Amino acid sequence: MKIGIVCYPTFGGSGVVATELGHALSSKGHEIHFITYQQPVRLNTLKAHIHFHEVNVPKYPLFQYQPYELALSSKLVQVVKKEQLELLHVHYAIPHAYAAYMAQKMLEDQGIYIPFVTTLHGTDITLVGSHPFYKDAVAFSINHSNAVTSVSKSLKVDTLRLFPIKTNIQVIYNFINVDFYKSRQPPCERDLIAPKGEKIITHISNFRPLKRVMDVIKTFEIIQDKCPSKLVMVGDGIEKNKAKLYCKENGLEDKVLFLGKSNEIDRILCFTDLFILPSEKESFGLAALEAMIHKVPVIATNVGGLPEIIQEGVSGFLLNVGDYKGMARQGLELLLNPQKHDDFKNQAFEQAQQFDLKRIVEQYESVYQEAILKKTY
Ligand code: GMT
Repeated sequence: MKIGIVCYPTFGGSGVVATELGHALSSKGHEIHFITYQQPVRLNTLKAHIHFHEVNVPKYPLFQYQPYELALSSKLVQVVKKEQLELLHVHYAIPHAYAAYMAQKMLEDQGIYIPFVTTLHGTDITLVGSHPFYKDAVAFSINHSNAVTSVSKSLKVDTLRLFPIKTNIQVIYNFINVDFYKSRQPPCERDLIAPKGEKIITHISNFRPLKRVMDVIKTFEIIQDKCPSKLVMVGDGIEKNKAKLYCKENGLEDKVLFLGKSNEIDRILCFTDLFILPSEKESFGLAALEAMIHKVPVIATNVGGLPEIIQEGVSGFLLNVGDYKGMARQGLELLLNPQKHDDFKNQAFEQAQQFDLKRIVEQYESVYQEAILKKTY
């Protein structure tokens, strides 16, 4: 198939999922065209069947807001025609599904049928999308998609609760390339972070308020008091300075490393003993799944899709939002009991394998086939 993929190209999980899916589809012989304003971070275009088309938004001083969805829909029309695409797969409803709908209508005018599949990722639904300023447009774009998928059951439930949805939503979980991790035995450079044999705890996010990074720091503060450890904070965002200041004022500066945005997630997770994800909302939690495939147990909150990935008392622990004392207690329970820790590591790895890329890609392929065959005009 010739497929156009639209996503946010930055470090967020939705962009990572879209890019990894594109890679996997291209490996199966599909021709993949990424259409976005910047080359996605994990995209390697020097690969057969992968193409990148940049969306440019000319800056006019007349406009206070530059109309990205207008530029995107025009670009979609051009790329669909030039490359003879058969389907568009848009990740994130805002504004991608809206732009895809407009492109579909413009092409329909020219006698060309292009179906589009919308994948809902989380904040496009639970935070931004349901805002009254966007809600009607988001509901319309979902209802007019040729197929809609959601990355967890919990997100599907949220979508049906927040929007008047008339279309079927199919749950297709996010995924991990199991073969890739099984075949790799990278040297884990623990000494880089913990030269005195300390335990290594990691958090990865975009440091938005809903990630509750202060809960990560406070959990760590309790843990390091009883178990020599280091905390690796990966990512960047508005809560970072607050977290850094707290560490400085509370004597944690030497034990907490803020690494910023990183392309070395695999290297970091390789030497991680425990992963903490105390989010207030999380439709899936791709970072937790990435930790688990590296044999890292996860301490997380019992919200959104997290209980669909992490099994309580098996691959990690799930606690109420804000219960950092409970998170520290459970974290210590693992870090101070080597046998239990080892069991959880292996169980996390086992469980992560249920989200194998091979199975998930097939599910997307059948959604595509169906959307292409089900011509709606
Ligand atoms: O978590 C974020 O803030 C980024 C956001 C995104 O758009 O990339 O992540 C969402 O999509 C990911 C991929 O499907 C999910 O793993 C995240 O759980 C989801 N984030 C939220 O629901 C808060």
